[in-house]
Amino acid sequence: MAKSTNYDASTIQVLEGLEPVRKRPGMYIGSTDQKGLHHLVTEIIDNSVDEALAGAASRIWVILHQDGSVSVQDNGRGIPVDLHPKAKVSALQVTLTTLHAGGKFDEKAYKVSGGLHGVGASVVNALSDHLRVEVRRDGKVYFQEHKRGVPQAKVTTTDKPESPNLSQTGTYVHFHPDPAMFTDIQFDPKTIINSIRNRAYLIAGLHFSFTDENTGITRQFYFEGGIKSLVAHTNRDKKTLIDPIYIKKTADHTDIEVALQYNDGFSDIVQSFVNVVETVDGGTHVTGFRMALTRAINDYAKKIGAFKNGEDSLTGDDIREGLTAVIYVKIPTQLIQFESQTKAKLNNPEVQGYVNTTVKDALDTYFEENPADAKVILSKVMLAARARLAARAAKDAVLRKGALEGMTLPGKLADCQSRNPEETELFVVEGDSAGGSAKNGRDRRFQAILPLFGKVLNTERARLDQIIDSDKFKNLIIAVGAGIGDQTNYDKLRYHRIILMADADVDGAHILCLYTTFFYRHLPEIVKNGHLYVAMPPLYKIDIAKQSFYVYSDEERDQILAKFPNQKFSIQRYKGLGEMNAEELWSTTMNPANRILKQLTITDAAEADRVFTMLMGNDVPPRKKFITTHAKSANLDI
Ligand code: 0RA
Repeated sequence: MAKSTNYDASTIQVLEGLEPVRKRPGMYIGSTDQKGLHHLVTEIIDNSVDEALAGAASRIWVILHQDGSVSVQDNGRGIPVDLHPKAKVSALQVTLTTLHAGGKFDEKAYKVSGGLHGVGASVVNALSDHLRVEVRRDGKVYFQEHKRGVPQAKVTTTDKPESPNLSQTGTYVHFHPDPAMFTDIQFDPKTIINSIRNRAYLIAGLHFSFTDENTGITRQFYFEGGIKSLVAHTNRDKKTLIDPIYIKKTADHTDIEVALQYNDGFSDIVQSFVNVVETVDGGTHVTGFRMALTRAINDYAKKIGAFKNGEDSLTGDDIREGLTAVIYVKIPTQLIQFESQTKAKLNNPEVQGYVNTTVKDALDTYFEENPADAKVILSKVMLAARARLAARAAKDAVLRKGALEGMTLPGKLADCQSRNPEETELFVVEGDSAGGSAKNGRDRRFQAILPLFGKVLNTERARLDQIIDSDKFKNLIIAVGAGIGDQTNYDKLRYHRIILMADADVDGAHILCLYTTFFYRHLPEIVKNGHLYVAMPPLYKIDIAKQSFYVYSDEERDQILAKFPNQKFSIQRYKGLGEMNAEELWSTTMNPANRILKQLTITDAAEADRVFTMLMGNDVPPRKKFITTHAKSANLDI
């Protein structure tokens, strides 16, 4: 395109206006890495989201193009294109070339903006080597092109629009990030989809479409129920006790929306958002919510005389069991206070009071009008309270008896010689003969063996006193050394590698799952810190030409057989660890020089929790679906 920039006084002023953005991009978008790069997309999407929040747009289309550019189109009113009285150029051009121009057209004194930084389209423009904007208004399509924030011509109309959707009005922004401004300009479709999905849940009725032109796949995101749908989605594999409760109110300048639902599980999942940003560390809005929920349930319990002998209140922990909730507040951007740079925790003190009062009032009314739901919730949380009291009493009793306190190592444990946890390993071995082979085959200097036989308690639904009562877990807890419950002290961990060793069959997989659940639920730091492993015994032994090969997968078996096609061979399939003698078990599965260990990691605690609940919980259909889906690609990493 020919350079036809009109360098009149106002344009030059505008250009100087964007210079600081290119000089110090990090100041405007946080960073110039992948995170900052994706900020450009959310910034543009959020401008359209703002139009939807104003009730003027119902659809947003996002396209990731093959040349690495992104376009966002909405069916809102369209950015005004008339002459801006002061700047003497189109208001559209002012929006794209002036910092913080967006709010100037706005009548409202306070503006709830999607964008956290609220920097506006001009920052994206400044950091793009090419940007095209199209506005559909008054039956016409206006457009303008920019390079590095510099308009290439005045705003004018076109009869060959590039924007693909034929809405009567709306805005289309198509930009390519400037490689000189970022460490990497490759967009990740997953990151974009996540931002879109969150926004779709938060704004009920807003329809998003995302197309990745690299794959040709288009996905739609639309949730009529807003955060109510999000709560239902989070609970999709759980047995729920009530329909989601939905609360909405505006207090002062703060819009409050809360959705909550109880399931029959034991953990709680509370997600919170400020404008469209997830506050992963919660903050005053979440505190206000928890206070209100605890008080409302306690007040209701008192009112109907539910507290009997000795019980007089439910704690915050009790009301948490089985709770799924979303707390969503909208606050004018200029009033938001975050605790830290990461913006993960809301700090506005007044919001705690607003949310507390709003939720308390709404729940009082809800319980009054829906006594059946109120009673279901009450019996769930009272059960939690009784379990808490029973567990404490039982644990006190168990601890008094010295079950864990004496810390006498279990007789079954064949301990190692080293006392340095950094070099020692504990093999938790399933099966009688396997335990014997492991004891004889190990390197006793650093390898300890704890044989445990048969199925164990499912600890996903077990209380601490039941766990301590089970011999197998008691032995395991003492051998591991880090204690349990509020007695946990990870500094006392006796081995930095805890290796689960079970047969490579369905029973073995079930046992691994039970032990993994135990660690995940009750000693999670052991998993988080990478101390938990699964041993991978070989599947086959192949003898060819006086050589023996231990083989760990079907592919490996086929490769070896293909390499020696003409020779006689014999192949043995190991059905269980017990079929190997001590020497074989050592050389194939325990010897650090040849063995394969799978380290269990928690990459996504929420997802892991969902899978655990599904695999270990009471509800059968989702478990069956999961197992049939994943049976072929079974991967023990959580
Ligand atoms: C200022 C005023 C009006 C609309 C907008 C800005 C607007 C901005 C963006 C950014 C992306 N999509 C957008 N859609 C609209 C109101 C214009 C009127 O009243 O006609």
